[in-house]
Amino acid sequence: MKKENKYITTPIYYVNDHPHIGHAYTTIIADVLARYYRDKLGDENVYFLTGTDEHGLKIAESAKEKGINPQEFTDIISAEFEESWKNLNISNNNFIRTSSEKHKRIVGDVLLKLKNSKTPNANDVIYEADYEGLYCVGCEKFINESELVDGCCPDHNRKPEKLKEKNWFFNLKDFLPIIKEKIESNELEIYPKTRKNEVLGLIDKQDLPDFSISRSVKSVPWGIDLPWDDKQKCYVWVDALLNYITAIDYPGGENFKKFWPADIQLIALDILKFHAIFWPAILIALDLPLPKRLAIHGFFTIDGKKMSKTLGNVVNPNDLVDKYGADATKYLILSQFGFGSESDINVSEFSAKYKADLVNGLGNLVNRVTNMVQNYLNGKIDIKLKESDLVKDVSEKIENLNFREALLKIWESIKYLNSLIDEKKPWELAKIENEKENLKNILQDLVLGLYNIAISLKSFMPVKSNEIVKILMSEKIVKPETPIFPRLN
Ligand code: ME8
Repeated sequence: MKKENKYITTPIYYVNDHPHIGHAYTTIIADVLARYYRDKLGDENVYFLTGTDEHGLKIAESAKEKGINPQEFTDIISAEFEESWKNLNISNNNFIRTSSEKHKRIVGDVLLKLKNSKTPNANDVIYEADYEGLYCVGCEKFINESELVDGCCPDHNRKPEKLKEKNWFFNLKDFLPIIKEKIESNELEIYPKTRKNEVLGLIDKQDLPDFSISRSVKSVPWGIDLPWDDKQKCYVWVDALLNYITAIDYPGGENFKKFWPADIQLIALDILKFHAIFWPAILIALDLPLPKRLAIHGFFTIDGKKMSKTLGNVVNPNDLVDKYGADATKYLILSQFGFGSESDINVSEFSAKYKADLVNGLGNLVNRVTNMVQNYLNGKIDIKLKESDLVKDVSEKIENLNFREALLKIWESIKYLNSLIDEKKPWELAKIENEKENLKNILQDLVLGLYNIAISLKSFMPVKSNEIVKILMSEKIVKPETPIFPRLN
C-alpha cells in the first residue's frame, strides 16, 4: 500500500525556447500544489519534479544556428530555466536534464527491457519496420497530410520533411484496450472530464498507429543510443516521457519505491496524446502502475494573440519578477483564468491589477490593521489566532485545482475586511471612552481575519504570507516599515 505522499510533475520543457509565461504557468501550479501538500503531509512526503527536454532534431538545429554543439547549447538554455524557477521561488525537489548521464543510462536499460517484453497479446512490444512519412521538426513527430494547412504544420507554420527510414516501433495497438479500461475506470484519471472524453474518442476512432521509438542516426544524431542498434537513436518523446521515472531512480531507488506512481502530472493540452496514450502504454509494458491523475490545463494566448517570437509578445517570467516580485507574479498569473479553460492572459492589465489587488487591496489592509492595533491597543491583542473556514475552503479548492477560485475567495475576504474598516471607522471609536471594548473587539476580528487570509495564501505567496503571519504573531504588532507590496515607479 502506498504511503500518504505526493509526487507532482510538470512537463520537461524543450531547450530550443527560452522560458516563458506558458512554462511558468504549469510550473507555478505545481509549486502551489507541492507547497500545499508539504504543509499537509510533511516535507519528506512530497516530491516535485521539473526539468528540461534536451534531445532531438529541433534542439540540434537550434544549436547549429548558434554555431555551438548541442551539449553546450542545452547547458546554456537549461540553466536559464533553472534560473527562472529560482527567481520565481519555485520549490522543486529535483531538476532533471535528459542529457544527464544518469537519465541516459536508465533510458538505455528501459529500452532493452521493452525490447525483451511482450504485449498483452503475446506479441513483441518492439519491432522493426520501414517508415515513410511527413515529419514536423517543430512538433518532433510525424504528421498526417490531412493535418497540414497550406502544406505546413498549423502549429509551427513550417513545411514538414519527407522521411523514409527503418525504425523500431512500439506496438501500441495491443495496449489500447487496457489503456481505455484504465482511463474509463479512472484508475488513470484524466482531468478535466472533457479531456478524458477526448482521449477516449481518439482511442475509439481506432486509427492510432504504432509509434516509432527510434530515429536513424543520420537524420537525428543528437539523442540517446539505442542499445541494440547503433544506426538508431531513441525517439525524443520516449526519452522525454521516461524522465518521470529516471529522475526518481527507477527501478531500484528509494525515491522510486516511495513516490511512484505519480499522483499528479500537470501538462497543457498540446501534449495530451503523448501523456494519455503513449506514456501509459510504455508503463504497462514495463509492468508499472499508471499515474493517478493527469491534469490538463488550457493553452493560453497573450493579450488575445498566440505567443510568438515574430509577434514579439513572448512574456519572460524574469521580467515580471523584476517588476512585481515572485509572489505577486504568481498571483497575477494564477488569478487570470480557471485551470481547465482555454484562455487569454492580459499582461497589459497586470500593473493595474497589481495596484488594485496587491498594493491597495492586501497591502493596504495590512497597513491599516497593524497601524490601528499599534496605535489603539499598543500593539497587543489577547486572542488566540486560529484557522477559520476560509482556510478550509481554500484548501479544498487547491486540492480540486480551482486555483483562481481560491484566490477570488481570499480576495473577497480582503475586500470585506477593508469595507468593514470603512464602515466601523475605528479611528472615530478611539475618541469615545465607552467604545473602547467595541474597538478592541473590532480590531481583534480584523487581525484574525487578516491572519486567515495570510494562512490561506501560504502556498500561493509563501514569502508575503510568512511576512504577514510574522507581524501578527509578534509580541507587539507594529505597522511594517516598508509596505508589503511596494508601489510601482
Ligand atoms: O512539449 N499556454 O515541451 P514544451 C499554456 N518537451 N501552457 C503552455 C503554453 C501556453 N501558451 N506554452 C507552453 C514539450 N506551455 C515537451 C514535453 S514532457 C515529457 C515533454 C507549457 O517546451 C505547458 O505545460 O513545448 C505545455 O504542455 C508545455 O509548456 C510544453 O512545453
